[in-house]
Formats: sequence, structure tokens, C-alpha cells
Amino acid sequence: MTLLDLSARDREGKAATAVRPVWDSEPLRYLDEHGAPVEGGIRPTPALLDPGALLRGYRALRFARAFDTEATNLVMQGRLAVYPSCRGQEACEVAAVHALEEQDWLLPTYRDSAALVLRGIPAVDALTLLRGTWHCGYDPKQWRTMPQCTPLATQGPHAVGLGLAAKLAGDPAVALCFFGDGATSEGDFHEAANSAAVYQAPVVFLVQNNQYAISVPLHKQTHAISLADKASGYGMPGIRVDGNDLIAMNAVLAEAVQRARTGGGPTLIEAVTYRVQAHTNADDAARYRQSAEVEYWRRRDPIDRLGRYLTARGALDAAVEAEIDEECERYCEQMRAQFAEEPSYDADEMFEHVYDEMTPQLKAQREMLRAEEAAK
Ligand SMILES: Cc1ncc(C[n+]2csc(CCOP(=O)(O)OP(=O)(O)O)c2C)c(N)n1
Ligand SMILES: [Mg+2]
Repeated sequence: MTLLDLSARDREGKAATAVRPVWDSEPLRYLDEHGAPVEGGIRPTPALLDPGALLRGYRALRFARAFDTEATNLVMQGRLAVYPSCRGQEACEVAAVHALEEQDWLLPTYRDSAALVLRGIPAVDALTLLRGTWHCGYDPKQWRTMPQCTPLATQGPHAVGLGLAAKLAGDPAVALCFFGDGATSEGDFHEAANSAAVYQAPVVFLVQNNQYAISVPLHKQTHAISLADKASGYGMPGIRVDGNDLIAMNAVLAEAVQRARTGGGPTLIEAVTYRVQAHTNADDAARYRQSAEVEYWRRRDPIDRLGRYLTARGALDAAVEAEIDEECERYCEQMRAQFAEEPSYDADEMFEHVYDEMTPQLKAQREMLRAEEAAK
């Protein structure tokens, strides 16, 4: 039985109202909130349950959390201009990167900096955009990772283009595209989903439903119960999965990537998760949500859940935790040292690559900036 069969069975058991079908079932998962396998949960392949592989996944989660915490600190120290935290969403970041091979494309949003460092991009290069020193600090072709996208959903059509180009060239690459829940209201999301299905492009759409688009909760974003349900309108599989369960995320992504790679076309995955921090450091989340809600989700923390599971299986103990602590601390120390150095950049360059010929407005803005710099 594949994951899809399970998802379909789940739907059949649900009642419908007169207004709309209600699919209020729990997302697919392997672990319950305490880190124990759930009854009737998904059944990953033995390879996905290998303790060694899961411990590597756990290390990656801990690393992503440490990176995210350090980046948040760097904003407070004025070393980064802005930072959208992925705290609580690390299982999505780790599973996405682990599902890909070197030749595959990753299309991240501003919230997915952890995925960039998990792919191997040095932190100082991954955070260039958010430091505000340049548009992108790494070579997208070298890392097969597009620049982080701030305009919502515009990376969707790019993912389809990359996937389709690979398919036409006979290259077995897959494109994995991140979206937020709010981005599913954008035209680009729908155009990407439709064209990916029509052309059977090797694309995986991974929506991190973290319940909010800044201050807009999901129920004000969409009247649909499930974002994964949208997939059927385009003729592709849609899967709703617990985004705080690394084992379930790995299983669902492995299947979607395999389908894309072997000519089976795109998949839409809705990972149900939660943005534990504010939208960015410029946002005050206490103005639009209750602390009890945050607490509810903290109790479903992806790291704690996998940690408890691995501890119960004898694969994790205090000595391994201490080793991971030390590795993370060494990485963060390096980050602090790199960001303590003043970045060197030529602000003039920012105006140079927008148009072939600079517009009069851009020229005026450049002069304004030069005058401000000279007056310092
Ligand atoms: C096309 C576009 N419209 C509006 C914005 C402003 N904006 C930035 S982030 C954001 C919320 C996005 O929420 P979601 O897609 O759920 O992603 P999350 O931030 O929760 O990861 C909005 C509206 C934007 N960046 N791009
Ligand atoms: Mg969101």
C-alpha cells in the first residue's frame, strides 16, 4: 500500500456537510506528539526507519535549530537586516534537503535559510540577502539552489521551468519548490500547479502550512479545509502530512521525489506545521495570536518528538546529545566570527543589474544614495 492509498482511504471515511466536503482528518504521521509510533500511521520503508539514518536526521534538525537561533541573535545584534525564523518547521527543511540528490533543484523562500545551509551553502553566503549586502550570496547553478524568493509564489513557475527543461534534456533532475500557506492564494501558485500537471513536469510542491501569513490565519486565507485537496483540481496527487514529524515527512517526500524522477509528474504536499516565532523580527505575533496556541505547538516540537523516539530505541543518549551540542556550538561560533567582520560592498552595484540601461528614476536614486554616503 502506498502513502497515497492511505491518504485516499482517510478521505473516504469522512462525512460531508451540505456546504462543502469536510476533510478534518489528522494529517498523515508516523509519530504521535510524544514521539511514539501511532496506530494506523504511515508505514515507511525499513530504510527510512534505520536508526543510523534517523540519527543523522536528528543531528540535522538540531543543526537547523542552532543555525536558526544564531541567525535570530545576529538580527538583534544588528548583523542581519531581517530574519524570518523557521523554528518549529525544521522537519520540513531537513526532509526536503535530504530527499534531494545533488543534481536536483531547490527553490526556497525567505523562510528557508536553514535548507540552504543544510544543502552545504556557507552561512555567510546563505544569509547575504537577509544581511542586505547583495541579492544572493551563492551561485545558484553551483548549488542547484535558486535565490530565496521574497515575492510570494513567483518561484513556482520557475520550478516548473527548471523541471521541464531537465525533462526535455533527458536529465533526471527534480525541482522541489517551497511555498507558504499564504502563497497558495497567489496566481503564480495556481499557474505553476496547472502547468506542472499538464506537462507532467518533475516537480514537488511543498507547502509549509505554518498556519499564518504574517497576521492572517489560515481560515481567513482560504475556505478550503485542506490545501492538499487543491491538487485534485489540477490532476496531481495531494498529500497532507504532519510537518513536525521527520519520519513522515521523509516518507512522503521520498515517494513524491521518486514519482517525479520516474516520469510520474508532480505532487502537492501540504506539511501541517507551525511558525513558533513571529513572522520576522519586525513583527509582534502577540498582537494576533494567543500564547496557549503557541504552547500547543511547542508540545509537538519536531526535535523533541524524534529525540524521544530515538532515545526509546536506544539510538540517542546524553553522550550523543552532548556531542551534537558541541558541534552546533562550534558552527555558531564560526557564524558569529564571520558576521563580526564588516561586510564590504559597493552600494552602487545595486542599481546596475536591474535594466540593461538604467532608468532616470534609478539614476536619481543612485545619486541620492551617493550624496547620503558622502555626507556621512
Ligand atoms: C506577491 C507578494 N505579496 C505580498 C507580499 C508580502 N508578504 C511577505 S511575507 C507574506 C506572508 C506570506 O505567508 P506564507 O506564504 O504563509 O509564508 P510564511 O511567511 O508563513 O512562511 C506577505 C503577504 C510579498 N512578499 N509578495
Ligand atoms: Mg505561512
